Amino acid sequence: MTKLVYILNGPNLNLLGKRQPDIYGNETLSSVEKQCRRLIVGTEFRLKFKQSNAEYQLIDWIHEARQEAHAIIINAAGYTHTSIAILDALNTFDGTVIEVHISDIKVREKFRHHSYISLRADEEVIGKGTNGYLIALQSIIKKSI
Ligand code: CA2
Repeated sequence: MTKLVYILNGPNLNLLGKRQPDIYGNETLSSVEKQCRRLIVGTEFRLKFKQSNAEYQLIDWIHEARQEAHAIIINAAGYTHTSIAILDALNTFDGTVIEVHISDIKVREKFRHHSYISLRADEEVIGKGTNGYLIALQSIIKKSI
């Protein structure tokens, strides 16, 4: 049986690698997806890698994940700091949840310091650049060995 991991990305992350490289680096989201897919080759894992600018869409994917996923890796981007609705959805998911942030939200503007997602996340990978997605995925793979 394969294990499915949802990797969910919130608003504006479609612009990754195209703007603000000083904060978010040069990798595009599609290159991050490729690296994640490379990491799972030869493992029992499968990925659904998704991005949306819409809160309801992220919530719908979390609901979908409830039916079929082993784990969720989520960078909720700006919704991290505002969305009780995404937190509520994650609280209905029984598997592992890992929160990822490319930048170190704890040393940026004060309004980024609080994360609703962290109230549910089993792990947080913060400030490791886009490598954070791979660290999160590696952690899920390790746990299942
Ligand atoms: O550091 C992160 O991963 C963030 O989740 C990124 C969010 C920000 O609101 C969070 O506080 C921290 C912003 C995503 C915007 O992504 C862009 C990437 C490149 C260019 C412009 C926006």
